[in-house]
Amino acid sequence: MIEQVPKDILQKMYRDMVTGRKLDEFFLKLAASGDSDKDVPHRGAGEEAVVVGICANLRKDDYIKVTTRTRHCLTAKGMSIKDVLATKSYRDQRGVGGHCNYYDHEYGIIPYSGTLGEDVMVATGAALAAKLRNTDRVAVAIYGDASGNRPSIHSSMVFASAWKLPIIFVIQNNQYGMGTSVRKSYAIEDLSDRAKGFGFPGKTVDGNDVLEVYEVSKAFIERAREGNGPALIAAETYRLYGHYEGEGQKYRPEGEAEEWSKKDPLPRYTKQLLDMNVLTKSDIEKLDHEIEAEIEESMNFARSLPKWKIEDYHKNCIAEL
Ligand SMILES: Cc1ncc(C[n+]2csc(CCOP(=O)(O)OP(=O)(O)O)c2C)c(N)n1
Ligand SMILES: [Mg+2]
Repeated sequence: MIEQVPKDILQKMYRDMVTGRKLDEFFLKLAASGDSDKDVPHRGAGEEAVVVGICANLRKDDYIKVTTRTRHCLTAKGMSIKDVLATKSYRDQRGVGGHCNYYDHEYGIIPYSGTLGEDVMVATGAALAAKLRNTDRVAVAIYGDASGNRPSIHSSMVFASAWKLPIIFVIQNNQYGMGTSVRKSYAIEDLSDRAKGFGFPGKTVDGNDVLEVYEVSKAFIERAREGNGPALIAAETYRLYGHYEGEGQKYRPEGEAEEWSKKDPLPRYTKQLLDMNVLTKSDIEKLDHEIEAEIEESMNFARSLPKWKIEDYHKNCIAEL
């Protein structure tokens, strides 16, 4: 499979995963340093392969509805680190960022709603607009396993199916919604089975295998772009950290997180690329330094900017899809 993926895509996905991981670690350090007055990190480290594999199949003008745990989507969708930390999404909070408020209409990023699931209706509206305007743009709506039980998502599916809208629904199943196991909130084993009732295809993938996510989302995105309607992907992954940083996590069975950490998508993909000679160890070190330097430079720039006034929010935050 890896042999059939163009080398530039393999490299892009690696860069996006490393960038996501480093930004996640950076936000954690920032919060711990007391330099963040708004953000409690909802870490997404270990879950990057889902969004990264999907974004490798999206164009800049396609839409993606993110979640609090998928910040890495911003760079995977094409934004620079400087855009993310200083000039665009986090601009108002000088790099600190609240956990709900990133968006960017130039890159088709639809923000996350604090009322889980409602944002999927917005993504469905974007898919409707793409269709009514006779474009071949596609929308992707990522949401967590717990969010996946909200009625607003099911209403979106009914509508998207009847109207054959170009939207891919993606359940990022990291096994927990806060402290509740997915096994307690679903009566089905295979989450993609839900697609059957709505009349569109669904598939469950190993969400820690970026190549599998890439391949399955490619087929569904192409299908949607050609006018054949929605699909559902259930991406199996694991929330390696607490719902938010500092949470007790007493609900996890002993040893579970350790088992899943062995399936961390980043070392797994790194090994595949090294084995295939797509990357060398020195490429990896070079990229690490490059991304770290870009984060630092962008953050210093962000700190040099004045904070937004209330009028700036009005001017800059009204998104036009
Ligand atoms: C409608 C609604 N109900 C409850 C909450 C409180 N809440 C915030 S995050 C969360 C869990 C989300 O779990 P999941 O969708 O699996 O995403 P994850 O945090 O695992 O990425 C809950 C219940 C909310 N924000 N909105
Ligand atoms: Mg979850």
